[in-house]
Amino acid sequence: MMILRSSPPSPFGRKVKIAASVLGLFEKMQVVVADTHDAGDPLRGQNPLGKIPALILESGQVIYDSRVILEYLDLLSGGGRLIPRESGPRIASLTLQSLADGIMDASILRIYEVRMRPPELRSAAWVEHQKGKVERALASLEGQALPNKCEDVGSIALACALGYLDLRFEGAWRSGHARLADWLADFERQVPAFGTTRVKT
Ligand SMILES: N[C@@H](CCC(=O)N[C@@H](CS)C(=O)NCC(=O)O)C(=O)O
Repeated sequence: MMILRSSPPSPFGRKVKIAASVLGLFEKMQVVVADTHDAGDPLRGQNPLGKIPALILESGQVIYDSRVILEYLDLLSGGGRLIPRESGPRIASLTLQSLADGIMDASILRIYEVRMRPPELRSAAWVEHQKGKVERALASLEGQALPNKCEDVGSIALACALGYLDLRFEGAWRSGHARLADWLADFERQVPAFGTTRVKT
């Protein structure tokens, strides 16, 4: 049994859970909740960066981050399912994944600014800088062709990024991004694991 160190609201952990479900591998994975803020959690011994998700293989080898885990799961199921083999679609999917991961990174930094720093040390300019990344990414996505078949790493990452914006920023992104909102509804119809991995807090 593989062990996934993650936590329910983690959008990067959600990528792994959805990918594993799409590939029929979720039953081979035990999810053990990690607390990234707890120095006593074994996570820091498993991933020196102390970040989730981390996947512990049956051999004991630990792999991270979410991109590597998705690539591993894809290889485990023969390859070419989550990450297309053909160069054009492959690079498009990986680039979409990078953009979506970047939305999550910037959004998480906004949350950490509030969660980790006392009010007097917070930087409004830094928060705006992160917000700008997300706004530009959403505007770019709204204007570009998005995948119809939603089982590649780009689609999975994008759904998790939008889901994280719903969770942490009350879905404000939906106004002005109707195409993206429709795309996410379609993703949820195609990929039931998106609904089953949704959390409220
Ligand atoms: N690039 C990483 C990002 C992972 C990440 O930022 N995880 C967050 C939780 S969603 C985390 O572990 N934060 C704790 C920390 O940064 O110390 C991936 O794709 O897995």
